[in-house]
Amino acid sequence: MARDPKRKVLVLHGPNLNMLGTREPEIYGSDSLPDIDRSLHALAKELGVSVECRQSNHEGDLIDWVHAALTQHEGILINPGGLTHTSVALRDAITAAGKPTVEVHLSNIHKREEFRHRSLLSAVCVGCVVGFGSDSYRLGLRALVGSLSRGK
Ligand code: DHK
Repeated sequence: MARDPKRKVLVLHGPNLNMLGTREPEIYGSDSLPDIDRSLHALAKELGVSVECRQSNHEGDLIDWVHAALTQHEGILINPGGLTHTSVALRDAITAAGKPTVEVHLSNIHKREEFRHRSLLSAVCVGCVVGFGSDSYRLGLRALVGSLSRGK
């Protein structure tokens, strides 16, 4: 992918991520969602792309936005929150949109409760970054842009 800020990456945050900063900071850290989005905008500029960041607590919103990415974005960076472990519908939307997608998690889901160990989305994503707090998002954006540039 050539450097071009008109090239857009969609950043999606799922349920409860609007509560970051105050929500279980010992697990999710102290950065708020606006802090994370600001840092992604700054990094995107450095990488020569632009990001559009959205959060919803509703599965259908996230699915609609993934569908819209088909014509509006080159790739998707997503933290699906709790939908990671439950949503066949969100997984199907990612497959239907066919856009390279990177899954990120602030916490290391594999070190937590057993029900968090399985992601229904990982198998349809280019890759996953877990366990680095808000750095997971920035590492994930770098990885996604690198993958778009290589075309795989
Ligand atoms: C965020 C959530 O909201 C949880 O439901 C996931 C993920 C983990 C995270 O670590 O970013 O299980």
